[in-house]
Amino acid sequence: MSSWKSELFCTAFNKQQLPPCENHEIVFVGRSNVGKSTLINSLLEKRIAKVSSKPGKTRSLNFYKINTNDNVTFNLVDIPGYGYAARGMDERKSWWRLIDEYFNAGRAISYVVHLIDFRHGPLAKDIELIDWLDSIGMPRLIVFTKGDKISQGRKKGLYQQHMKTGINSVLPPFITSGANNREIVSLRQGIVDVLNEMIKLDLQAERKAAKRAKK
Ligand SMILES: Nc1nc2c(ncn2[C@@H]2O[C@H](COP(=O)(O)OP(=O)(O)O)[C@@H](O)[C@H]2O)c(=O)[nH]1
Ligand SMILES: [Mg+2]
Repeated sequence: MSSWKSELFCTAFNKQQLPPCENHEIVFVGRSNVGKSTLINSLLEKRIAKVSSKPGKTRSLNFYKINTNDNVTFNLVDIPGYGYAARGMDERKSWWRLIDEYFNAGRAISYVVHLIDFRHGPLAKDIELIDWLDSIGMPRLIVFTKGDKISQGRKKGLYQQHMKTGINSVLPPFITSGANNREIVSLRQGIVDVLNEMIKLDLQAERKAAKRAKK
């Protein structure tokens, strides 16, 4: 039993439409077509995020309220895929504007789950995003997708090769393959473990700050 209860409660196309922030948020990011919708559907056990073989045109932030079976509540935030080459400068700019506004709206963003295609490892667009997340001090959990496209014998070597590129992840990166249930169950656990750890660190930092303020 490791299912989550989930509910899509807000779709926001701009800053004005962002919902009030009542829970910690975990943000899912990745290049268009990386398998983000597929993974979210597997995590939530619903066909709720639209899966398409063509890079999508979704420009909205989708907010799912999640309740785990340990009674932890958080928002899973699905942001639009980035970096589809055929898109022009204007779309790139509006993508960055939306992302920048969301991340700078003073919300309780706990960390980012960054999806990377296991076949390729981090590509230029991934590195651009990583650099930006570093610049705002946002921790990340790396999840490789499409692991099933690589033969079992090559998996370990390729994983090590990707790790040598200097991947920074709060837990060793997960490898997922579409709807492989075993992988999804451990990813769900990993996501909640990292959230709990982040909340603990936040509380410690708050206590320290309160102590300093008293002195
Ligand atoms: N083989 C394989 N195909 C996948 C996997 N995840 C997604 N896909 C396929 O990749 C395409 C894009 O998936 P989608 O979830 O819509 O990607 P998104 O654009 O990142 O949301 C679809 O054709 C999916 O069926 C995976 O783990 N393994
Ligand atoms: Mg999608």
